[in-house]
Amino acid sequence: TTRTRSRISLIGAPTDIGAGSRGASMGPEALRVARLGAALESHGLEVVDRGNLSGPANPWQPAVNGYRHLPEVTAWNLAIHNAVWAELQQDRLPILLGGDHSLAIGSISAVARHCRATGRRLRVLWLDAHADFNTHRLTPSGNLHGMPLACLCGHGPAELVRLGLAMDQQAAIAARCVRQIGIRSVDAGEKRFVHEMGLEVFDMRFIDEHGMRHAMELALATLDAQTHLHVSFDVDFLDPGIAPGVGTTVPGGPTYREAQLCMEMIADTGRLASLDVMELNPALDHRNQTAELAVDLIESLFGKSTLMRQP
Ligand code: B3U
Ligand code: MN
Ligand code: MN
Repeated sequence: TTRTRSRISLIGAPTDIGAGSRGASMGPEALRVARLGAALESHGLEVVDRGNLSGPANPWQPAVNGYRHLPEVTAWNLAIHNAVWAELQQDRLPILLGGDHSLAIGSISAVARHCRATGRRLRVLWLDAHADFNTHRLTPSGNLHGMPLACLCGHGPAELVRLGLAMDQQAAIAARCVRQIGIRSVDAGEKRFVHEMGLEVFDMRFIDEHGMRHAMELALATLDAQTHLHVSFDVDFLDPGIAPGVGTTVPGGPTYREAQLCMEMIADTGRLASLDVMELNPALDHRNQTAELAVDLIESLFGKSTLMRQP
């Protein structure tokens, strides 16, 4: 069995280009201030900070044909796709420091391309309060951070859907690769589309009834030695009581303990191969507490709390 890759690359994407509020552009720096790199190094991992990518400024315009800032979102995602692809090719584990969640199109399209090139299976865990499965017809806002998963599954504007795709491909990933955890805010049309596409969702209702442990057991079932596990961690997954520093808080999220268990169970698989940390908004945070919490949870994701168990 393979173990989680021990060489890590941090990639900053300082933009809020796809969000409905400003400030996620400061997320990468807040994670650095909370000492993400040193925390990972303290667990024996080799960490290189690649610095920040650059891209267009946020023009803060209304939606055009159902999308806000589509050309700018595309430019950022192209830069991210290339950066994440380069790290995976060097057998390193990329951590994308967002930035808003529209940028997961760039990272996950690169991960999917890497899996195709190396014959690996892909599993995407989408930790989020939201389903992020809107289309230009369904969206209430035009904000592309509400649409990345739909784009990755082939439903969205061609410039985003086709990022990194071969000619004969329709979508970067199949809906059956995805498991959503912690969902509790889904728009009406979006809800129908999630069902239609057959996404596997462990929403807060499921977690309340069956517990985080059972949800994660199911979400992590059927991984094998060839599985590349990608975690797309929207910080608004967490309950706003512990994580106020995000643009769209939704009450009733996972507690500190539930979130820790979620991360620890992922660590136990030894399959984590890439990660997004998205939507952290320092402008709305209190003394960087949400960034510090995110770092704490990321440490667990890399095996911090599993000292009592021998793999
Ligand atoms: N579903 C809403 C709100 C939203 C989605 N993702 C975030 N907010 N962060 C929308 O605008 O699509
Ligand atoms: Mn999201
Ligand atoms: Mn969200």
